[in-house]
Amino acid sequence: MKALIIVDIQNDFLKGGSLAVPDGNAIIPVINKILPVFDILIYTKDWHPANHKSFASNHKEKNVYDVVDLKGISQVLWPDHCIQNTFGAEFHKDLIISGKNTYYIFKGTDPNVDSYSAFFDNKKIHDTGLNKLLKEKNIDEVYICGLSTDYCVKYTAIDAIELNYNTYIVADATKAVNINPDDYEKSLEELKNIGVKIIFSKNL
Ligand code: VGL
Ligand code: ZN
Repeated sequence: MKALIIVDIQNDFLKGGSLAVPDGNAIIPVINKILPVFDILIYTKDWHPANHKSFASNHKEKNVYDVVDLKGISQVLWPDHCIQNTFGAEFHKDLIISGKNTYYIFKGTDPNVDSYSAFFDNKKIHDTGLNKLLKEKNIDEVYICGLSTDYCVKYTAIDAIELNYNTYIVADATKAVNINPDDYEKSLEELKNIGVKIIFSKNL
């Protein structure tokens, strides 16, 4: 059985948002087109409290994109984004949310630790329940798309491999933040090296 994990298609990561991924909107129609191929759909939301430690605004004398140490974990500081119950945290209006076999995963709710992966936070303390859900639904193939290739998509794929899922990235259904211009390519290369398969929507 196949699941599609649709990562963080939220207003703040799209055009006009506080952490807009370059050309992020281009993947929405691609995602909409592939939805019918899957047995179950998992929509994730980055879902931060306003005092989240991944926000530069919650650190003294730090700028956006500075890197700090958060209790032993290296943390990029982001603009405020995806604050719970705000417009920026809502799914983009063009994303199709189909009703059946659809589940939602919220991550990044603990103010003290970021959570790029849809499975666990960056310290692997909090489990979102996604693994249990996939097991209950007899999922053995996990396909991942959405935002962003270099953060939440990447770390979700790393955990999926560690949890022994047959793991795919839909390359034309994901875009990168690209703090460095080649982070998209680097991320896919890194994922390929650990056993993630890179595919294109036309081959689904
Ligand atoms: C993400 C940066 C901060 C993502 C989330 O969805 O990739 N990136 N929070
Ligand atoms: Zn975030």
